[in-house]
Amino acid sequence: MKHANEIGRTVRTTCAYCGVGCGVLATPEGNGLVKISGDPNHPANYGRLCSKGSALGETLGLEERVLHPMIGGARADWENALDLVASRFTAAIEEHGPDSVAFYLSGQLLTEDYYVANKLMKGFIGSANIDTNSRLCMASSVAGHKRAFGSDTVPGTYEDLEKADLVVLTGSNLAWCHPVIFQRIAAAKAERPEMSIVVIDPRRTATCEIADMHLAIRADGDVALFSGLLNALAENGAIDCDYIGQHTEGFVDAMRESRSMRLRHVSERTGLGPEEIRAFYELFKRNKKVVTVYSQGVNQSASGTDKVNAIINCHLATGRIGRPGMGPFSVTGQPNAMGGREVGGLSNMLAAHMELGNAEDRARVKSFWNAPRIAEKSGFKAVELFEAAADGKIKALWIAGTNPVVSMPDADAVKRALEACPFVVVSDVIAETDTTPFADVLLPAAAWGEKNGTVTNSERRISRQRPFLPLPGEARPDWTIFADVARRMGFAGFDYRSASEVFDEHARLSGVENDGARDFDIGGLAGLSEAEYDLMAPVQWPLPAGRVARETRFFAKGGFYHGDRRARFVAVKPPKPEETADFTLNTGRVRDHWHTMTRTGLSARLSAHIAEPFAEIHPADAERLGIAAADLVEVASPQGSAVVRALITDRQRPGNVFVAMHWTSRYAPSARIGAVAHSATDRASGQPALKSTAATVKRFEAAWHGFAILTSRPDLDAIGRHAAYTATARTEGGWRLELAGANPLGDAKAFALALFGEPEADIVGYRDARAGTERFAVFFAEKLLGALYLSPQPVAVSRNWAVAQLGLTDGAVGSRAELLAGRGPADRPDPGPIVCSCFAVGVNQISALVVSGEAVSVEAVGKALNAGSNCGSCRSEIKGIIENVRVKVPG
Ligand SMILES: Nc1nc2c(c(=O)[nH]1)N[C@H]1C(S)=C(S)[C@@H](COP(=O)(O)OP(=O)(O)OC[C@H]3O[C@@H](n4cnc5c(=O)[nH]c(N)nc54)[C@H](O)[C@@H]3O)O[C@H]1N2
Ligand SMILES: Nc1nc2c(c(=O)[nH]1)N[C@H]1C(S)=C(S)[C@@H](COP(=O)(O)OP(=O)(O)OC[C@H]3O[C@@H](n4cnc5c(=O)[nH]c(N)nc54)[C@H](O)[C@@H]3O)O[C@H]1N2
Ligand code: SF4
Ligand SMILES: [Mo]
Repeated sequence: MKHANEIGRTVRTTCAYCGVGCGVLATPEGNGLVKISGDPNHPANYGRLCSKGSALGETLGLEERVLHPMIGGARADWENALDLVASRFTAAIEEHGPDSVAFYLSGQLLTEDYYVANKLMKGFIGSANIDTNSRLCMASSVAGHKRAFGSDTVPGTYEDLEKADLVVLTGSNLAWCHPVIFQRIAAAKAERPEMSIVVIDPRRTATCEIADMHLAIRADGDVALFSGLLNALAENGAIDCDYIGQHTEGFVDAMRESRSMRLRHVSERTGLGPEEIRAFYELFKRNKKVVTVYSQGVNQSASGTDKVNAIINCHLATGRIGRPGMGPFSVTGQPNAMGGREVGGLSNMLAAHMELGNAEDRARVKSFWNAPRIAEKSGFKAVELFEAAADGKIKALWIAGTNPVVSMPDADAVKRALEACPFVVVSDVIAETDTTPFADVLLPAAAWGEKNGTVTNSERRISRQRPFLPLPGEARPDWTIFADVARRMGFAGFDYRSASEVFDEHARLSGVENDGARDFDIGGLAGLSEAEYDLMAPVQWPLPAGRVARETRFFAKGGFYHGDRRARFVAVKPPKPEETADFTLNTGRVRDHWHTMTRTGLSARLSAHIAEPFAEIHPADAERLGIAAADLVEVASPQGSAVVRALITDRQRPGNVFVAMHWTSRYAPSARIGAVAHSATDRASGQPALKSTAATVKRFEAAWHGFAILTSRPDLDAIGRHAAYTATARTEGGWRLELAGANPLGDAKAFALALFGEPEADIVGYRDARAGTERFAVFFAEKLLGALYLSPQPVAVSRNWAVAQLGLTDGAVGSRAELLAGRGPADRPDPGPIVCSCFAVGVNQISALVVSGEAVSVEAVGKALNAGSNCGSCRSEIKGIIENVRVKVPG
């Protein structure tokens, strides 16, 4: 693209984050500032953006970027780095064979990046040891789709969610994880209040704010629930015998298995009451237009693939698939999870939805690539891949666009695997992640806003990501790095001059000898000129060459991709309930952070929503274990342990504890929950069961607690010598830090001086001997450096008031007395934890407004405080606050 980085010129691109795939308008304004808004013409979002999308402009700074290749931690040039990578991979292959090397990639790479890497590994190196973080994310959906449909096809479109009369959301916290789809459903429901929404989740999440029914299911009760549903539909004559007869196989076998799932059994397995189960079944029976949306509560399970098929069974049995407002809908997580599946980026797939296990497919791809060899068998799946590395079987490993030391289960074992592997390459955009220290070679990749290519969203819509910033330092797009290494390894077929040439090859391959035999066909996008590719509008597949009128949904009239063109019911058995350990550890996401925080952690606004790692625990469990609000807790398993803040809430099920996956060594070293998660996987898909680790929970007995505000980033390694718990987050104007120690701190003043790193600082202190608290405010040359609050109990200062002092100019900063008190004068009340990140409105402000009676609706809160009136991501939380206040203040 020629026009990148023209100030004032608006570029249409696609959001860097979730699989909704929202269109974004980006306008560089100079000085590193970029104005971001939703693209009103993009069919995924029609102008909407969520809190993360709106804050994209705040995450483009270069301060944490890796801008030059590094070899062994020292700056190197590209020539040497690429030569080294090529020669070490070549040497390993010569000495130990193609299966001694591996790639571990990501659903955040662009299709073009992914295509080139997959071609290099499967067609030229000749191994299928290429797996991706999609194994942790979409593998059970892929396996379930293939079992049922004969192909990895998502049959429906986003519009179906608006047209449905019943939307079932199972294992999906859509309000926080796919916020713009959630808003589309919420808007449809506001227009048609008769539309029903059911949420099935062990936790009462923000998604429940628009739900008519919440089924607080026991972990992994889904197979039983949906098998019971199939049974209930059959018993009530609610199945579509014509559809079953004409388009499917295996109904009788599936029914034989499901018949035992009577209400009583379902109730036992799910922990739900018979009445609520019956009510859900009745809703499903009554509404023809049903979409069942599912995500990680389904996929990340030892019974994940069976859950997927249990859901699909119900849609096949009722013929509710591929028609407007109907169908099973697996929503993708990452911006290009779907594109990764198209290019066949997983270790058991080939390219363009062709099968590694099919000799004809292999021959077709080999000949199209003009490849010297082609992988003959599946490679290692993610968990196996790191196990193989730990066992010394992998001699060279290349990780790109993912941070496995945080995101893999049993994450400390991944560290050991990387230490054991003789040669590790990491391509990333950030210099210091939890994974980059293990890199023998660290390669600086181009980031969002700089790179050029395509991504495919949950509804199979291909959109362009276009650059609007110049490549910083020596950063390069991922596909060029893979192609450069391929050429250096002596392979022909990697002489692409542009992303558009790669895309063209990908599009052509999808159409080769296809003719409707394979679902993925974008032959109609082959042969685009560079300019046409630049201008390409968002478009859904299938898009075969030559056909104009086309159907964007699949399977309304059958036409599945098994040899006989029929779908398969899968007979599924509910898993036996686990022998109860103390707790089931469930992990997942929060609204304003993205995975391992390498980008959302750069935004003070996004970091304000939930500034600290936490464990959601039911009040009854907390009481039993003597855990009080704001205590720290230790969550442990045989794999490892984590220390996080207790969040006691009846939104949680008893016996279940939820910890978010986001915190890393960079932000909260004790809170890497991946180190606690077990690496058990689903047999059919190899996907780890990240939602159900047997764990224990106990109060962390802290000798002292602390809270600090600082103008510069705290050194967590150094502080960690005194504090077992540290958690930091960016704020406007600085950093906030939570800390606690298992052993007495000793000289608090010396600790404070070391914390602020300025021995000459002017420090004022205050000690309350009776309460055992100590407070310090630290200045240097009359400027506030920060403040530290220490207490034997969790520190009770007004966090948001304190944090705000860092952003103020000197004159406006609170007095020394106020700083030591940790709160401002009464006329400047504490806003409380931030709810609306767009306008920085806190929970106290909203509650006060509601208590005063000035606002009784989300709209009224928006009018008075602006909260919820921009991106809308916090609207369900505002609704929750209003309801909460109403309960507590009768009348
Ligand atoms: N804000 C934000 N949004 C994101 C991401 C992010 O990091 N941050 N990541 C993106 C990615 S890659 C993905 S994959 C998606 C994930 O999107 P989601 O799958 O919606 O998110 P999770 O929080 O992982 O899990 C969803 C829910 O599953 C529930 N659950 C746990 N066990 C069970 C069970 O046995 N049965 C049922 N029915 N439910 C269960 C959890 O309590 C949780 O609320 O989000 C995408 N969007
Ligand atoms: N406990 C627990 N663990 C989980 C999950 C869970 O629910 N619970 N969910 C799983 C799921 S669904 C997913 S998708 C994974 C996500 O886990 P990861 O993929 O490990 O998480 P990210 O933070 O998105 O990592 C992306 C990395 O790529 C870098 N990067 C960004 N842009 C580019 C680029 O253009 N090129 C390159 N080369 N690098 C780039 C980022 O800086 C970052 O280091 O986590 C999984 N792990
Ligand atoms: S919903 Fe939010 S994170 Fe997802 S693509 Fe849209 S703006 Fe980006
Ligand atoms: Mo994901």
